[in-house]
Amino acid sequence: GTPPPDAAAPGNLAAHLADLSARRGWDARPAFHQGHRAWTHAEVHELGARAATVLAGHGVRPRDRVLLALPDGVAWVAAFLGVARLGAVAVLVNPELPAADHAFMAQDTEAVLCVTGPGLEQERFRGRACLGADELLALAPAAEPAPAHPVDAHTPLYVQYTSGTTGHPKGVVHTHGDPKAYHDLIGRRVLRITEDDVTLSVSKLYFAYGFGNAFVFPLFSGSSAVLTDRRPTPAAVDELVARHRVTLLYSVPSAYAALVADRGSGHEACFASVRAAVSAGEGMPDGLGGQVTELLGAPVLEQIGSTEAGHAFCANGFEHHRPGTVGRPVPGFEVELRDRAGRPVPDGAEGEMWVRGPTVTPGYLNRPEETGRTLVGGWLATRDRARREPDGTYRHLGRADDMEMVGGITVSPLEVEAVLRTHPAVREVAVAAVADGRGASRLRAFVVPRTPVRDGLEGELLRLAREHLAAFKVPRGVSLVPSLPRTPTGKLRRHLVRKGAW
Ligand code: 3SK
Repeated sequence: GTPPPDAAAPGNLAAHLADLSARRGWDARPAFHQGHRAWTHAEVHELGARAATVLAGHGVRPRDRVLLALPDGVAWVAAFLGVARLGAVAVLVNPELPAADHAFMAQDTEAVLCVTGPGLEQERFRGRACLGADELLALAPAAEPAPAHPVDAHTPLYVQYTSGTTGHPKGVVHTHGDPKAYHDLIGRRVLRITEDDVTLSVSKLYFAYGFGNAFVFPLFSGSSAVLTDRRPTPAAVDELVARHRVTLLYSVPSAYAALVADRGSGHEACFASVRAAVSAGEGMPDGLGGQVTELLGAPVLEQIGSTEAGHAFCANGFEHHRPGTVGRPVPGFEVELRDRAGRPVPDGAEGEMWVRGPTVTPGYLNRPEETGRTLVGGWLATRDRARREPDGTYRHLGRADDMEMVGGITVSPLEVEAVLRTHPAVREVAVAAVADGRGASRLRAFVVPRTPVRDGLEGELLRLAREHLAAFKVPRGVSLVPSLPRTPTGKLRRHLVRKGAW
């Protein structure tokens, strides 16, 4: 069954969550596991309230922006809850970004303070005040808990940067009311998360998918999440799932492909505790969902979301699960398919997904023109292409800017990739039109091979393409590469593939 809803109005998120934990009797239950230590719900709310006092001591006031460049861990949680409690706005950034990106984000948000993880030199934040996460964790326990600043559901709470797949970072604003809606609509109704669940999200907390999965859902459901500052290699996933008896695994297709490729290394038995796997970020290549289900012994529920929508807007659930699709609109969301000119397409036709729902961003920071192009009449242009199936599920067909132009003809790289991916030695593949030495655009396939790499693979792939594709869709060449350029949710950065270098 679906766990009961929380009827209280959210107000200040940090205060609401602490109150919810006390009302529901979760205080002594684990909320986060990090290394060999577990932190209870009461402990993290207490730490957050005390971290707020430390942050206020560093000059943070309501509505100020505080940049968090921290690896996943309890310091991240305490800093976020502290910022929320003060009515300030947390700017969630990938701690591994190059210095120039951090400098841009600190400037774009006019952050009054940057809370930084290990190894991040202060200069990269362009002279803004900085506080090390270690210092925050050391000072917080001795500080008094700060009172919660009164806010309403529409008060800005956090900013996440999206470079989408095009490379231009834009700050996306979300409000104090949004996390409760993510949980009510997705965590509770779609995924039926209960107090007994244990989450592992391969996507990190600074990113929309990871933030919902591993911060919002556990704190709104009384369950727990495993946090790690490590990169989630297949071996790390395997070890963490086994050690913490993870029940919900959230990942992205490329990481699931790596997990499947690791098969045979004796890890299979460790997945017995997993009741469901969730996949987002990109479409599951044909056949991968079945392989993951077999490996985990659990369904793989595909969904699609965006930083602008806050979390998922279409999802598969336990009642209605259709592999190969991203499911139906999440309750509370509407999806409309439109053509390039913004007109609704006929039933069964392909179109771009426009989305309306309760957690769609009010807009981008400092970018009124881009906000105006993306949010039109209350609808969000996602630029994802899809087709609606007769049962109301959506089949994702790639991004609107995925098409390649070669010799004046439009080619869908996804069609070529699907053919090449049927070769057993291919782990991942991306196809793009790349300029040759003379400036002409030629299709090229970039292939991450399974190891050991077999001789003559490039030739085999070209023969396979010639057998199954029209001549103009056959790549002119194949490059074997160790990895593909992806966003943190695993979306392919096609603009980098097109440059042929990353
Ligand atoms: O990238 C996605 O598809 C996604 C899915 C769920 C939540 C958030 C995001 C960005």
